[in-house]
Amino acid sequence: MKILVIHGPNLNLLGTREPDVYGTFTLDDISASLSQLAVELGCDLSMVQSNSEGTLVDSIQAAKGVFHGILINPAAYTHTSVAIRDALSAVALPTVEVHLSNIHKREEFRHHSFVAPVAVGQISGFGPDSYLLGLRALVHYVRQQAKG
Ligand code: CA2
Repeated sequence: MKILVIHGPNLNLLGTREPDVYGTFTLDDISASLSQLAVELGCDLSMVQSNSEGTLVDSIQAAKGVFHGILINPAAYTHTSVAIRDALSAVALPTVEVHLSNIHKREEFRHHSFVAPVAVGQISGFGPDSYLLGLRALVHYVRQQAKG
């Protein structure tokens, strides 16, 4: 099983700024934990991070026929991007949305997600564990779907 992990804008800054909100771990730390879990779960991961909405849309479009599912933290585009939502809807791959922080406990503009209605589910507020929980949930979901 092949899973595409997508990190949205500014997540490349993790560990360098705003440690009070986002912690001290880096994106490389998250990738390393995910890779370790992928071995346990028996799946292959590809990871992409971009600050550009168009690049994220291109990556989602290119995932069709290559990946079995998408794990995505759309970051700020969560709250703004109809383009990312439309791309996810178009490829129709099972998608799990994750967030480090609990977006529902933060400013009101972060409460709405354009992605959530086209995702299988959303995991928010567990720091880097959101990604690990999200990967477990996604792999389990894809395997269940395959069983019919
Ligand atoms: O909690 C999350 O994972 C978010 O997706 C993170 C986004 C934010 O816009 C969403 O509302 C919730 C922001 C990612 C920016 O990450 C930074 C990391 C270090 C320093 C500055 C920003």
